[in-house]
Formats: sequence, structure tokens, C-alpha cells
Amino acid sequence: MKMTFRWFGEKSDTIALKHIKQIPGMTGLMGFLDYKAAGEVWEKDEIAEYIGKVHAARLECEVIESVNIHEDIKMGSGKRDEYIENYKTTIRNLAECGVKVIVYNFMPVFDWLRTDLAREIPEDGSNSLYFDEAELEGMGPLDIVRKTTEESGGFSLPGWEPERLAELETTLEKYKSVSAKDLLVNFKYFLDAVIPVCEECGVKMACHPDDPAWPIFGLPRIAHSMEGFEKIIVLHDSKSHALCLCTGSLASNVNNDVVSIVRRFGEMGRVACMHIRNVKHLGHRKFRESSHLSTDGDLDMYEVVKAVFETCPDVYIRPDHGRMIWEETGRPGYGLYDRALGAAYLNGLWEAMVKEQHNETKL
Ligand SMILES: [Mn+2]
Repeated sequence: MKMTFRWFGEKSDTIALKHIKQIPGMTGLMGFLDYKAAGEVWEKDEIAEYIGKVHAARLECEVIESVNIHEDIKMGSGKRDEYIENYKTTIRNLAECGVKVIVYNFMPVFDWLRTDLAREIPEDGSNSLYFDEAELEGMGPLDIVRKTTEESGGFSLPGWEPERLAELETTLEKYKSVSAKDLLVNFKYFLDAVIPVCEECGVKMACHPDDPAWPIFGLPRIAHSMEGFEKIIVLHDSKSHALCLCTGSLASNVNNDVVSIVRRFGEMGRVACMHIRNVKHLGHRKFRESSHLSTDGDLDMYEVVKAVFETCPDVYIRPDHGRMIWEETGRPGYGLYDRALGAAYLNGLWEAMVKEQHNETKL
């Protein structure tokens, strides 16, 4: 396991790399060029510049996230072949800079959705991202985009890039003729094109789940359950076609048994990395993002980490979204303090697993 952290780049992140380095056990980043629009080539120079800064802080950068897929690829229309060619170039460029895993998603339009980015947690006065489906009543997709960007405090949010949302109305209209089955077919077309390139350059593509883990606004979504991932994983038979299992995204749906999902795909050798965070359900399709600790949320983190330890111990892990605590202000979900606490806690669980195993072998 390698413990990593998300960082948005010098211009866009208020957190200094040296502070990330000071978190115990932190080996590197899951990096991200937050200014890149879907479909664009990530040039080697700009990747090298970003990674150079990370290395200068004595951190690794073997995982890159949010290399977003253009909607034309997901819809199977327009200029998809051109965008796929661009994607292949991006994969080669990333690989040449030492990247081993690329995290992406295949969700139409929205890649995550919350109804409040800073809901106070009454028990301790901190705040965190929050979702209540009832609050979406009467709100259209455009209203939620407006609300989310207004509440972001001027920070860019992954998945909510302005270029991507500019043509929202037209895109939503076009998706009316795309079924979940079409999305799977288009997904296969994409994988068949890019996975051979990944195999050539030793890179894994890691698909991130839908968040929340069910279809929204009538859009087709296919990556949010054991059944969904079973269908996705057989689309292309290669270890380079892997998953980024995000425990908080999956656990937003009470029907998901997250530990079994980790074990199932871990045993298949198809988990490349993990986002680990906890959620606390407050009602039907109503939840907040809690601290990582098992007793603060509904996920048993001991069992989650044990599943990783026993089935896919070589993965990259990062503590996902944290609460805002100790008066910290910053990008919603991406403060320093609570994510650092999350990393320390996960490292503690991991150390216990390693030592338990060691003791068992001695017996
Ligand atoms: Mn995630």
C-alpha cells in the first residue's frame, strides 16, 4: 500500500506540498492538472512541470486523477475518435513522466453531486459535504450547477470545470437518447482503443464509481454497484482495465456492501487504487461525509482496510474528502487537517494488519 494525497497544483491549491510531506507515512500524490478540459491532450511539458514540483518536495506522483473523458466518447457521437486519439497521447505522455495509474470516470455530465458543500455537523461544529435528495426536489440540473459553483468559495472543483458545464443544456438534451446499455457499448469502444496503449506503456486505467451511487436527473449511470462493476470489468480483459474503488461514493447507497465489492475485485487483481472516506446516513438518500473513523460513520473501516490488505495490498490509497475542522477554510472536502487525520488513522489500521499477520506467521 502506498499512502497518497490529492493536490490541485501550486496555482490552485492553498495547501503546500511540504505540509503534505509532513503527514506521517505520506509517500506521494494522486496528482491532477485542474485546468485541463475533457478531450484535451495533456502535454508532456506541463505534466513534467507539475511532477517536477512534486518530486522536489520528495513525494512521488505515480497516480494522476480526473483525466476526464469527453462527453462525445461517452455518447458515442461527434468527434469521439479524435478525442480518443488525444486520450491515447495523454496516456503515453503521462507514462513517460512515470505515471502508473490514471483515475477517470464514465459518468455522464456530473461526476459527483452534493446539495450542501459545508453542512454543519451539530455534534462537534465542524462541517462537511452533505446530500439530501429531498433538497433536489424542484431543482433542475442547472440550478444545482449554479448552487455548487456559488458555494465553492471560488475554488475549482474536480468534475465541475466551467468549460465542461458551459454547454450543459445541449449535452443533457443529447443524453435523452442514450440508454445505460448504449453507455456500456460506448465504454467498451473506448476501452478497446485505449487499453492496448496502457498495456504497452505499463499504465492502469482506474474507473471511479458514480457519486451518489444511483442514477440522477434521468441520466444513464452504470458504475455504482457490484452488478455494475461486474458488467464493466468484462468489457475488456486486461489487468490494465482496473478500478478506483471510492468507499464514500459506493457507501452513499445503503444497498452496496462495500467490503464485498473491494474483496471481489481485489481478488480479481482489478483494483488499482482506493479513495477511502466514510459517510453517515441520516435518512433516505440523505447523508453527510463524516470523519474517517468507523464509529463516526456507517462504514466499518477496519473491515475495509482488512479487505484491501488481504486481497489487493499493493494498491495506492488516499484519504478522500475530509471535514473542515479547526477553523480551516479552503476547497470543500479538500482541507489539510481532516484528511491528514484520515491518513494517520488508515496508516494505524494498516500497521495493525501487518503486525497481526507477522504474529500469525510466528505461531
Ligand atoms: Mn472518490
